[in-house]
Amino acid sequence: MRTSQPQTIYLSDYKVPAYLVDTVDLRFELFEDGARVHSTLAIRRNPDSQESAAPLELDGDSLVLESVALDGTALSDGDYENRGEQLVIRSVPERFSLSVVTWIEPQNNTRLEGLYKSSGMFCTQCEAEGFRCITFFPDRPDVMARFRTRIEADREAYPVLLSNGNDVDRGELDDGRHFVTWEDPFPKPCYLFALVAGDLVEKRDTFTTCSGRDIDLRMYVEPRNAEKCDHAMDSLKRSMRWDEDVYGREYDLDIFMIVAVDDFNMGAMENKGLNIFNSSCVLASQETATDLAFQRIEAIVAHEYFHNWSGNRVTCRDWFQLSLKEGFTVFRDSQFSADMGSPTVKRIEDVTLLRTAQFAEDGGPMAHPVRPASYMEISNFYTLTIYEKGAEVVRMIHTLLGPDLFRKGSDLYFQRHDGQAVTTDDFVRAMEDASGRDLSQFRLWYEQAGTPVLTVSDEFDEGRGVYRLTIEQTIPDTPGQSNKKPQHIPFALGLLGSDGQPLPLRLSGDETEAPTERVLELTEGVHTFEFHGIPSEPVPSLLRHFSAPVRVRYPWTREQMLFLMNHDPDGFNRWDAGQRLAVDVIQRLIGSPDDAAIDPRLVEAYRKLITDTGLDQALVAKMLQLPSEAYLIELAESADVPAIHRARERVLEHLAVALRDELVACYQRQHDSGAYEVTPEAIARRSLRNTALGWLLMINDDEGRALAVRQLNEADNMTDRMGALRALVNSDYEADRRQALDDFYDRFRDDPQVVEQWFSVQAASDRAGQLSDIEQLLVHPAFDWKNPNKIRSVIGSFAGQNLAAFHNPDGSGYRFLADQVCRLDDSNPQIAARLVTPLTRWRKFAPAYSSQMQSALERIRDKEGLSRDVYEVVHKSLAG
Ligand code: 0A1
Ligand code: ZN
Repeated sequence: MRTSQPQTIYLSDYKVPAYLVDTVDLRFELFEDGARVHSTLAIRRNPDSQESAAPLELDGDSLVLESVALDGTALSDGDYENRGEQLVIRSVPERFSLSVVTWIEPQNNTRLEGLYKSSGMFCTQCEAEGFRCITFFPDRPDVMARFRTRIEADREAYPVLLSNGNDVDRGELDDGRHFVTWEDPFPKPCYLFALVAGDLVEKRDTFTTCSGRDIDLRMYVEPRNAEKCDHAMDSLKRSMRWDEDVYGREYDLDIFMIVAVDDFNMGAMENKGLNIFNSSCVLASQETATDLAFQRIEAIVAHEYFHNWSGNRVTCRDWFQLSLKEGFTVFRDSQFSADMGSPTVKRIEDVTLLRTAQFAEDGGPMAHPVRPASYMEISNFYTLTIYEKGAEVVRMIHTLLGPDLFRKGSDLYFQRHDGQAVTTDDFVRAMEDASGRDLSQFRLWYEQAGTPVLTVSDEFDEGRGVYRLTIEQTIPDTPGQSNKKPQHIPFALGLLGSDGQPLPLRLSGDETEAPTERVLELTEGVHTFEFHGIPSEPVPSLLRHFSAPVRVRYPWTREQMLFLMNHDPDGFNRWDAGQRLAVDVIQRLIGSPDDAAIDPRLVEAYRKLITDTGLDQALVAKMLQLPSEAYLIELAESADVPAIHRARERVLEHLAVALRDELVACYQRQHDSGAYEVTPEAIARRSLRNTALGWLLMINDDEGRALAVRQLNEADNMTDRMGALRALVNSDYEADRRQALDDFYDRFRDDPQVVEQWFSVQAASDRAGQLSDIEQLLVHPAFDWKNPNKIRSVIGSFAGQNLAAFHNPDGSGYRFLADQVCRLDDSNPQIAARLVTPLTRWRKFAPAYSSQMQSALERIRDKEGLSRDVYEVVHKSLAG
């Protein structure tokens, strides 16, 4: 932990590495009280570096240095300088071999960076800068080397020894120990290094690639999880086939391995040939995982697999380029998920996340461009902006170029840069070169932070049959950036006639037949478009499919919203119109005591959704979800969360009372008698059923209560079980709630992934998750301060989802979070820094709240020995 102020690192200071590493030879001796790491590096001066006399500087963190030898000769203390975070050797030859021995203590590594232990097994996490916690190394992604790794450990405790590439040697050693040697033929940056040692069961399958090579697929899990691998394995095979079909990408090694570990800071990691997953993002069975979990697992397995090309074969030059691999790979996994299920539903889910969480980030103190210009701690930059906005930026290129030219561009990118560490600019250039399009203005999406605002106005000239649309673009200031330039924005739209039919969009000068949907390209501060031959005043359907990550301001009337909800041929915009209507109704109710203010047309619109079985049920399931509190907060100027919460609940209750009989009928209709399936139709059925149940319990409906209890007892899958549990937990049936929670825990107490869901459903509930309840959960025997999933499921769910309780006007929620962050800062700074996020948005809230949030942040700021991770987040959010 540090005492001095952390340094800021700037993109503008980038220099090529002074030294390159061709090969890395590692030998790990794993013991219970620590591990000895022998590393031999083949190093040479980088011919592209200007600094011919630069000293050799290797990064290190928390290492005990045992010895250093250069070309086989041991160095003495005076020959090198061990500065703790750096090992410096002043004078080295052009080419040499450097052998370093370090001692580390994986069993005490609670940060979960580098080599650590998780439920008895050894595992690694090296992205972004974890490799330096294993041995001294130039820990930067533009140093790419070929790795050979020998692992030695006790045979009985650690029968399975894994690393990247192919196993090339194995054998017995003295004292019941054994070894396995792995060789990875592909040069890679050290952040893609991985090692696993444990007592794991192996699940095998095979995949035959498009060129006919047989790939050995292996999953390694703890024996108790042996039956939870099928879904991930199937997802993996679908991903491999999809990447061949859609991107022409074939897998390159002979083995592909997936390992599940319980203690993991993030979701999963794309280490070459050896992906390591958070158990909750890979293990699933019908009894233990919800539909949402099944879908998330499929998407994450695909994401990590797709990184093999977008990330590993072509990697990042430096960490400012993180979105090069993450934005592109999220775009790829979201295309994949869309192809596997319902594209409209997938788009709705992506946009929901973007508009609530990414927009909030982009409007807050940590706002940064998709390609940041500076950072203190890179772990803080695995953000929604890098991932989700980065994916939207790639999506816009796809929209501007069209699928064929986009594919030409990605082919060129992979071919041109295979084996290289490159920049987002190289990516855009490949797209330009393949398509002949000029994307110079488009590049601003990578450089300017903030969510653009499009203010749209329109005018209809009935006499001339001309509809005129004016779109003005502004980009708000963000920390360190003001007076931004207009960006290049693809704006998809359609116009609907009074009968609901799409109108041809004929712009001045159009000769050929006009399409009913167009993508307008906005490049200036203000644009005006004139559509000709429009018979009567149309209803505009703006920003279809959410064609750009922007906010649209247009003076919608409720009639227009209802009209679009019924008629828009774009499913996404139909959903969005419904959201807008619900937002409008909820916002008007805030501060108004009178439920009569609830527009009866909202009730009728929902009645239609619930009763009209001819509608796309997957879309209906989404349309029935009222906008979340988080989204309503995001839209507010100065949020009073308890007031937002009450207004939203009143609308829900009003709808539930008015539609009570329809909800019961809907529940009965969606009954699923066949075998459990994870198809879009089956998912929609379960979702509708559980929404109906939730609404009925909101209004203390006794029939609803009986249905919930029965569903809980009879469920053959976790989606239904959790749906019933959640409905009861969020109801006023206190005895049922207690009973349901106890029974559930007794049934699943031995399954950590289910216990996490059990924690989360309580912590996120305004009924079961008051602060005193949360404090009880923290002392529950199943809670574990060292396990990130448990921390997220209790503290993260409380502060991120139980918003009315977290924003208790007495400030207790804020003080609680500050205490937990301080506590976690010493053991796991990455997790601590993520948990602070809700407090950092303090400026968004009404003064009575924001001042107390600010004080909570100041308490964290004043903690002694604050980690760099938390320091950066807290200081940036208090600044200015
Ligand atoms: N590259 C991974 C994400 C990841 C990042 C950092 C980690 O440890 C601090 C772990 C995983 C991905 O995008 O899936
Ligand atoms: Zn990723």
